[in-house]
Amino acid sequence: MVDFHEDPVPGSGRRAARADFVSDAPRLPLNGRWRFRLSDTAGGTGPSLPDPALDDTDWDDIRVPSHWVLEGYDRPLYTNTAYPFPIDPPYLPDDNATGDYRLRFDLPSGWPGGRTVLRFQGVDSCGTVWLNGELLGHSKGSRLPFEFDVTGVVRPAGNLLAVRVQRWSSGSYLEDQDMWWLPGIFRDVELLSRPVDGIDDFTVRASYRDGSGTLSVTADVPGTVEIPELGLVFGTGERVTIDRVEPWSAERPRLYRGTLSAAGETIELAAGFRTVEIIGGRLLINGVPVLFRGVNRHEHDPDRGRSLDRDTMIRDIELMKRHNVNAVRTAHYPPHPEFLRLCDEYGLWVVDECDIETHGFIYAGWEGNPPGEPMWRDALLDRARRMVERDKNHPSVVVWSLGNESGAGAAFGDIERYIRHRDPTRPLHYERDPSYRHSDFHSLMYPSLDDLERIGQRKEDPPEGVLPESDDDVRRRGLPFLLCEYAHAMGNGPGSLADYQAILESYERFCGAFVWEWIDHGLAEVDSLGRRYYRHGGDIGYQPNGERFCLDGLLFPDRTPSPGLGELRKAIEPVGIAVDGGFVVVTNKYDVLSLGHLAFRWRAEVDGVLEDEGTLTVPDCPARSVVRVPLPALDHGFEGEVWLTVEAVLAEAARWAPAGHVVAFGQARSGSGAHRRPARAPGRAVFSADGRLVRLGDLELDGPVFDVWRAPTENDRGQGPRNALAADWEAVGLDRFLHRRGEIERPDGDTIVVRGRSGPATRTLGFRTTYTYRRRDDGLHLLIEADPVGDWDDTAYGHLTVSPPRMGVRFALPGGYSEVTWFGRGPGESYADSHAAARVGRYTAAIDALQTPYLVPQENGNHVETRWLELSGQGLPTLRVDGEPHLDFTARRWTSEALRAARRPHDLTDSGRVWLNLDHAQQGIGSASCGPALPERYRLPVRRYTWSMTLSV
Ligand code: IPT
Repeated sequence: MVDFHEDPVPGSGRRAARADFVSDAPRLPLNGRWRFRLSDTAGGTGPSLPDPALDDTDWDDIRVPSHWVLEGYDRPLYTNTAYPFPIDPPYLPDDNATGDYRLRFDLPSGWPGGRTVLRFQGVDSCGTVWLNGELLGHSKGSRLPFEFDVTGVVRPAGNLLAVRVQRWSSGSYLEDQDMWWLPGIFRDVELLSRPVDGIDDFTVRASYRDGSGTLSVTADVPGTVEIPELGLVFGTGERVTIDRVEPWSAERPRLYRGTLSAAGETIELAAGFRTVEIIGGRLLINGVPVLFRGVNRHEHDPDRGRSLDRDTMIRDIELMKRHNVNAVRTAHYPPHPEFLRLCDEYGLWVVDECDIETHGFIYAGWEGNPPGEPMWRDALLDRARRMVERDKNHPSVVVWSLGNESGAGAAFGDIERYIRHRDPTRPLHYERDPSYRHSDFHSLMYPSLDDLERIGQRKEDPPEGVLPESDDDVRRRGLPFLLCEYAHAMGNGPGSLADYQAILESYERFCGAFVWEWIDHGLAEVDSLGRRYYRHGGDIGYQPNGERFCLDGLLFPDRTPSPGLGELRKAIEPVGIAVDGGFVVVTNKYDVLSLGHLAFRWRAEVDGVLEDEGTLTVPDCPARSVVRVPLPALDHGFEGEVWLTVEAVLAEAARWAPAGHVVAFGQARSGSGAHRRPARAPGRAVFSADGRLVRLGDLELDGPVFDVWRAPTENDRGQGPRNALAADWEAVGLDRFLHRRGEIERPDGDTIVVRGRSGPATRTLGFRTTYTYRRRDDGLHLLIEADPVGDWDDTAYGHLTVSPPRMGVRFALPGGYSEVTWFGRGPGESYADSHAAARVGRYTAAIDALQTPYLVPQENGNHVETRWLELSGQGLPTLRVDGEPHLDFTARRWTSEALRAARRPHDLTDSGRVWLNLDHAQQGIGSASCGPALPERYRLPVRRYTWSMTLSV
């Protein structure tokens, strides 16, 4: 019995890699229910698997395509960088779950003679295939197709297809991406008739220059190309020039549809004319610079893993387009081929990445890393070949990525040579080899803002091991820069998206950036109480595991957009709208489109209430240019805080969004009027003996409690010991302040001063606090002064430099409060470094709706720049708080302590009270879970703070 799985060869018996296409030749999908049996070792059920006579009636049934670990067998495993098996290449442990699959099928009547091919679009990680007892061969390379010629083996009826799939194979050494290990036949299986005189493979070259296009199609047999719309009929191997064509771009994905026919077969063609070049250190497409506003997309579905259906792919693309995303890096493997067809049609720039990652060799000091070992050369090259051959005809694919996080090695030179020879029309990207010799881009992951700025100026320090002014150093500096990962979207965040975008838009060297990452890889599970939740690596009970690091997407696993995606949409919007003097300044940031497809509308709000609105006529304005339009004539008699909002919306429905969809907006304050405050009775204030405010008018409350801590976000926790701010807060005790009040003075009949001190046990550090209450006509005015005291440098415990995440106070309020109305930024949550998407306005929301259910509970739901807020609830007096001028507020039914303690959103239960935080400020969010430290300007240094507010009921 053959056992291929530990052999480093990429496969055997397979046909040559070729393009994926749609043709009129008969095709028989073999997806459906297959017989299935799982064994513990690579030998599976033994040698009788392919035997047609084997009785498999008592075997289970499994859905194909799927991952068996999501169909009730074995278990999914998640590791980030670690191999879940010993580094002992190319061998694997004996414990190696192996799925044996069997399918009986007949050919449909009329299945033509000629050749028949059996195709697998994706098998993880190694599949050995037999038909009617005959061994066809095997293949590795999980996210790539393979085919066998079954002519003469397949029969009209009573076929038995048998497939043995090992969970671990030599191929697993090349597939150490940061994702779930999900074995199985997880993409389509099909039988393809290859007609006599059919076309096996073809290459389309459709280039564009200055309005005209050049088209050629080469194929393995002579054929005819027809593009009716262009009046074209020509033969394969010819090159035709078309005087006037519209180019293909992500912004206007113009496809020219036609056919390629040979005597026995007609293939659908969708030509997109475009030319990708690097000139003068810049990436140009169709002669103009482009900026990728991108995301890294893994294939993920919480129930089906990487087995995605077409509707889910469309959903991803629609969500991307609606959030102004124009580019996808297919992290970290070629996607299902249908996804690329959809990218051609909807318009997304694609960096197609090869299924290569050997990250786990980091634990071997990169000793024996496959790209540097001759043993792996064929396997690595095979992966590049299968990607390029499969995807070469997609206009959306504009860059080939050689792989991810695989160090350096000679194999990348081999891959480079192969791709340049086969496809000189697309540049190559590879980030991890510091020489960048095999890359047409300089590229990094997760640089700080300052480092990015230097890169923009081509003034970056050379990577380690590269000598200044060496050939590699000089060449790299001349390359365009592609930021392949940034803004780690784990939990609440990422912060600084607008800061990054400002830099990316400032230097010609940049061709764009890809947020890490598109979607949280949570796997759906139901707990014993029937509640659905999402598992991460730490929920599996297997070591090692990458814990929560797979929950770092802009979408929750069910594809609900997170606040981070809303912020990204704003940060990367293709139209800038600002107000300058008497003008609305509209900056067209598209690379290709003019503004003709957009309509502009404006609204004027006074204290958040709509007072006037209209449309704005914006003259058509070409890509990458600016127009100034006179401001709409506003009534200048408005009293209050006046904001003008201008929106750019789709004038007509696009394929991916209805007419009226908001593409971009800008807001500007008009005049300097302050918001009006309702006249209020002050309400009698009652204080406890120790100086807490316990009653205001008819409202019983309790507070203020000095609060300098928040439930850590994933980004506050940093990455291991790096940037572990939350650990420092806890080390010095910011999360467990004890309070002393009670020095109460009454300097006059309307004033009460409460002095105190707050700090943690065992420490001298803390803040001296002074609360000064003044009874005024519009309410109870509260001034808070906080002065640091004690040893904040923590000399006793090793010089931690701690900055508090919050500077504020907390009140406990009756649980009957249910709704908040506020004037400030909203409606979503906002933070110091993440509030571009939150418009100034007046909002009302249920307290329950103010919570963002991050899969791992953590700080959420803050609102910066709040002018005032009102809490209301059945039978309760409305509590109003006015900032002087602004506050951050958070309102929730549980405390920050409960938020930290919870493991899942459903662990959070109503405490019976509403906890209202009224903060002078909170620190920013950042993206330090895998990225640079939070910039200083978004932190709260230890210093004196004062702020005030007015409370009324
Ligand atoms: C980077 C990986 O490329 C990506 O797959 C993911 O693991 C990401 O980090 C973190 O979520 S690699 C890292 C060493 C920067």
